[in-house]
Amino acid sequence: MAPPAAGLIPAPLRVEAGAGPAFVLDADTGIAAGPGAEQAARWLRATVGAATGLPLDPHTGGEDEGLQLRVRPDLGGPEAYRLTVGAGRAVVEGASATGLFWGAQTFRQLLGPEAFRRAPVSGKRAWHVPAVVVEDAPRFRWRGLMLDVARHFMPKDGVLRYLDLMAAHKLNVFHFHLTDDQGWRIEIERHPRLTEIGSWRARTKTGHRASPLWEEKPHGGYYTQDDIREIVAYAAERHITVVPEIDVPGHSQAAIAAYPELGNTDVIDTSALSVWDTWGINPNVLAPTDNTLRFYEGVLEEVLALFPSEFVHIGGDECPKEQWRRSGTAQARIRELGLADEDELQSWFVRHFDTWLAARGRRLIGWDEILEGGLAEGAAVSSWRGYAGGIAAARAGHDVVMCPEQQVYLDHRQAPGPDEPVPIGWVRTLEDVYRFEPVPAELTPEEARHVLGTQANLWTEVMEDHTRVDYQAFPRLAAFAEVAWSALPAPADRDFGGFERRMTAHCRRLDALGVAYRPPAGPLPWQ
Ligand code: TNX
Repeated sequence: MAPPAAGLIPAPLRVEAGAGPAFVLDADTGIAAGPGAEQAARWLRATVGAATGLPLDPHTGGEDEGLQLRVRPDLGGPEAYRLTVGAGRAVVEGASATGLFWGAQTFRQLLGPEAFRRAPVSGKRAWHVPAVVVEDAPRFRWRGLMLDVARHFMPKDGVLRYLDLMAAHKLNVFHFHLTDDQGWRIEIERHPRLTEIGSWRARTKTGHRASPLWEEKPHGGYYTQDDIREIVAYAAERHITVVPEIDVPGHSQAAIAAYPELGNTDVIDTSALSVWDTWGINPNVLAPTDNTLRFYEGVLEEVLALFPSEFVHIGGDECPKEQWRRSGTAQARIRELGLADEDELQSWFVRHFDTWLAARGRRLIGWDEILEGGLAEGAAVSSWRGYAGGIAAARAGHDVVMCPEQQVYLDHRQAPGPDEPVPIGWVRTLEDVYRFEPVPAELTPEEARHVLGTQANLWTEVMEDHTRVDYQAFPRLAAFAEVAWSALPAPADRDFGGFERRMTAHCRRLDALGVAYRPPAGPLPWQ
């Protein structure tokens, strides 16, 4: 017999049918929240309360009834939880408030897809959960999603919605790609032109390339520091860490458009630059001057005050060196520092911020190009151009987040058909994502300990609103979440058919949440 929780995504470590009748959630059900369980109780009231219309008041009866939420540090790893559902009561225990929160997420899945609505089902008064025991803990501690809000801005509301979607899939690191050539999206009080000028572009291409919707229109937007504080707090309430990314020294044209002195002024007339309205790799990179370093230290001071995360992402990717080769200022710097070439100059730039962040108790993470010219002492690496960068970094004792574009770039199309709405890159199917293995076989167990985890990346060149983002993200993000959380066998041995069957159940949840996922049969005409 299939276990009662067969539709759970991501798959838990252990699920066993419990004994006795189902647990009934109804108007009499209270929530007993022990010490450290207040957050999970608040979340359950807000979500399951809204979906069911039930009060879920604080429980006043004994321990053998109601919904019992408890922190039990002896349960296992920091994010472990156990869910015991039986006659009369449901007990969610977490090794920490975080583990408990993941247990509460599983409990909502067990209630059925209607528990994901934002308003009650009319006439439904009781909700049944079959007796079951779930024991669970994640495989990786970094289960990330990167969202690029620079190429297309996602208003605050959409970001908060994505944090909810992440939590529903037990993802816990939100990598917030806040700056790029095409837009600067975070208010920096001491440099107001970054958003006054850098957050808007006159033209952008949006829509389906094959349709008349493919048009050029102005685009922009940014988050105030208050918006950012709200996003960070909303994430923390869901046990998600927000890792901000401020991209240097490449992908910086929006900043140069706002403050032309940041660019290589002896090579081009940077005052003629505007926020970039094209996609690709941009030659207009930051000048390696003291002025640039001081400017970005100022930016990062404000960033650190807003984001408590241990890691701060400084980009470091795709920095063409052509302007540095032609710039007298850059060449003088190379000579003065005794460097061999422009790669080492980039490395010097990154090292500067590595030291600067370390002095403030933070850690630097960057894309795998930061390996070129020598990796800074404490730096961690986001391995995106395949596994090679991550392998080299782990062997050198650096921490790594595996996010190879070959498997987990969700901006790439998910089927080869001519109707796929988003024309970027290669085909990465749901099965490709499901068979992605974050820890390369080449690493010894000792080296593999440096793989903090994995991350799916959503670059938004061709996703102009959250409907498009949903379409690209789902269902693949559900497969990714299972790779990041669950103890899956080696890729070839993974039960993709079984995952697809659970995905059918999971799509009912996504329907209730209003996620515009790619339907299994292919895109709808308007997508
Ligand atoms: C490469 S991944 C980039 C991004 C693009 C993406 C498109 C990385 C560090 N750089 O700037 O948006 O490809 O797939």
